[in-house]
Amino acid sequence: MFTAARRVNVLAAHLSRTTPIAARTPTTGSTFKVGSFFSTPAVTPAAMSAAKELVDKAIAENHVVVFSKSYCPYCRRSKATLADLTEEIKVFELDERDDGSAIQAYLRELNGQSTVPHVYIGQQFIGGNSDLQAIPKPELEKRIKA
Ligand SMILES: N[C@@H](CCC(=O)N[C@@H](CS)C(=O)NCC(=O)O)C(=O)O
Repeated sequence: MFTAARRVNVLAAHLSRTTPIAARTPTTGSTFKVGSFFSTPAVTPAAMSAAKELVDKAIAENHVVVFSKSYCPYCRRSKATLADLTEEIKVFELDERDDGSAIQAYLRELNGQSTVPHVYIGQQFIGGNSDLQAIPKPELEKRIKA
């Protein structure tokens, strides 16, 4: 019987004979990082710390804050809904900033949400666009005027 384990052993033996050493040996260099093409670029501790300072300050000093991406339809909808109720909205378009990835990484750490928009009203995290749209209009008005 040719078991799965035996198949793996045979394959491993075959690869060790046919695969060049260079391709089998893991390297520490950045040129052999499998998966790095698809993953979010790493954010340095310094960039994360700068993002924390910026985000915390923005939330503390502004009643309505939206962390957005300029091309994002959910963000556009949130900005339009809020703009109907107030002119004072602090918007950060993360795709237009060098520190956008760091800001998004910090926001994910802060509130657990990985998508944009991130809507804050009165220092409270509302959530994304669907969370904002779920708030009844009179309640939303009340929170914005508070
Ligand atoms: N259910 C979310 C959907 C938001 C969403 O999917 N946003 C996209 C951009 S349009 C996103 O954040 N994609 C990942 C990213 O840009 O990092 C909401 O209502 O806010």
